[in-house]
Amino acid sequence: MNHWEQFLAPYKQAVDELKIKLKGMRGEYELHNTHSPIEFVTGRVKPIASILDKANQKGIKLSNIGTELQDIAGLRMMCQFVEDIHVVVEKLRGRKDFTIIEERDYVTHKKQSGYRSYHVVIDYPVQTIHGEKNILVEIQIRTLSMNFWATIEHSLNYKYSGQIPEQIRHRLQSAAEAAFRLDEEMSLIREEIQEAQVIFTNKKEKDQRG
Ligand code: 0O2
Repeated sequence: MNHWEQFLAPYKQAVDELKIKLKGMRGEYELHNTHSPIEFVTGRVKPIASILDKANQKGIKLSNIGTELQDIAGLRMMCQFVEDIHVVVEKLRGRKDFTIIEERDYVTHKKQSGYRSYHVVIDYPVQTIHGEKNILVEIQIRTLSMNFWATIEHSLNYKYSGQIPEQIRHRLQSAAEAAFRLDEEMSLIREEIQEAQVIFTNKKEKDQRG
């Protein structure tokens, strides 16, 4: 096993474990037949090239990346409504299997680019054959519409190596506004939507039982 594989192994372990745990939260809501504030969960370990790029950009020494790069292990929790983001954050605050060390609220305070999301950085203990190892994990919680925008913007940033042309940047900012308004509109009819979804799920289950 090379050095990188050894270094990243606990991060991979943390992502795998947390994916199961956070998806499990969604499963619990389903069991209780109530609206789940979690739509879906994804996770990844940052690719080595991106770790090196980010460390370089931020002037972080390679020996310090474990303590200074907070998103080598990353999870995303997607929600239907902005209100769900706060429910999810409260649930994370209440958990005993990790400690929250930082929260960044880009939902209320969007980034200059138009990016919106709620970031929670946790200290997560991984059990290894050499004992317990605590690692940092960044959990990003966002609505489906914030996720759509961020995914598109991320690809454009990649395409233009971070130098998105002015005209496209403007378009992205108005798309961010539109995504914000979509979230607002959906929130206004949230109860109606949630009721419809419960009825629809119950009907589907009944049909499947025959
Ligand atoms: P990837 O490929 O998703 O891993 P900084 O990176 O300096 O802006 P910092 O302090 O590292 O900020 O933490 P921050 O901003 O809380 O979290 C950084 C991560 O948030 C990014 O990781 C993205 O995942 C996401 N993010 C932050 N700002 C933007 C943005 O303007 N657009 C998009 N699409 N995503 C954003 P990486 O390493 O940049 O990318």
